[in-house]
Amino acid sequence: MSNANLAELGWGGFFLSDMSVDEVEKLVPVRVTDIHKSAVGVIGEAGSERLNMTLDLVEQGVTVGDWLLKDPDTGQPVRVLARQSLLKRRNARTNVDDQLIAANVDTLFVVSSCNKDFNVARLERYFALAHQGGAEPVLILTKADLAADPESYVAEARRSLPGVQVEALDAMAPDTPAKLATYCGTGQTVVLLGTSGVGKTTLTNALTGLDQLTADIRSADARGRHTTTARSMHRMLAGGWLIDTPGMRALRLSEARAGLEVVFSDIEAVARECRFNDCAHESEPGCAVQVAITAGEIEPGRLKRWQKLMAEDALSAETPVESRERHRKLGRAYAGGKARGSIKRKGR
Ligand SMILES: Nc1nc2c(ncn2[C@@H]2O[C@H](COP(=O)(O)OP(=O)(O)OP(=O)(O)O)[C@@H](O)[C@H]2O)c(=O)[nH]1
Ligand SMILES: [Mg+2]
Repeated sequence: MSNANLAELGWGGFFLSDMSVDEVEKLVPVRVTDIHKSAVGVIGEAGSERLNMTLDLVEQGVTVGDWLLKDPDTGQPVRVLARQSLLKRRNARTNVDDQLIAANVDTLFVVSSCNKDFNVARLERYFALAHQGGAEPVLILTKADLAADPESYVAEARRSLPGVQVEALDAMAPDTPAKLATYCGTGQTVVLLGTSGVGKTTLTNALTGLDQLTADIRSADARGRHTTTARSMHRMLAGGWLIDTPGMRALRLSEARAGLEVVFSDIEAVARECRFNDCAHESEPGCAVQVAITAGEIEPGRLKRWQKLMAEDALSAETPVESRERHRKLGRAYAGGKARGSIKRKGR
């Protein structure tokens, strides 16, 4: 494959500069399209193939969209190249390890629908994830054809996500690929994220010409059936690459301070004017955030969501030692509380 073809796969100087002279001579770059238990699907010079999943790769952490170096003599992957962008989330069950979602992505299509799926708090999470990981978020509101007033969803998104790029559409309409064309050209990589049933695979089919499985949602609550079960990357008709993903149940952010700063830049700017550095924005004197709320410039619900995400972020950034220390203090406070409680009861 010529360099032009590698460029079609999203290759560029960024990745080349991560290779040593020796590696450039001996190894070939391939891009990960899907991941299995014991193998990774890749595409490169020689087209598509499967490589063995090695312990090294498991240890390095490999995800869809990654560039790998392959040794053509052994047919084995050698290492993962540095990433231009990386989307990851905290494992909601353990709250310790991270799950890598996709790498080397230019645009994150945050997919929601013009129905009960629409949820501002969830959108703020997705947008913070994108900004943190180095991808440009774009909100895609599907099922505009089924909504009485799709523009009301667009308006609410604009209120909650200042400067948002948003498209309300019917994922199956013939003009959908044209509406999204700016993000889908040669060399571009897009990933779709959203809850189950919002139309990620329907969009994938529209943008790639494939015929991947989709399924109806439950009419009562607009919930999907988790039809897609694994992430996979496909070539778009417009020349770029698209990563379809399974519907997400919960999105817990992982060390997303910088991403939150972008999504809540309005609150962060006001909070810098507070008299105290550690202002909790509740009843402290000189709290600029409370002044802005009284003036109707910041919505109280938005402040609460920001505070919740900041608290969650502080937890995700904790080292194991800090986490143990916090649990120890909590345990002590709990024991103390119980003791005080029993004294009170005695006194009654
Ligand atoms: N009318 C209409 N139906 C849509 C639109 N987008 C998706 N659908 C339908 O919504 C249902 C769910 O779509 P999928 O593409 O399977 O949703 P998904 O996001 O891939 O769901 P998971 O794979 O479960 O995460 C299917 O019946 C689609 O035909 C749209 O814009 N308009
Ligand atoms: Mg799907």
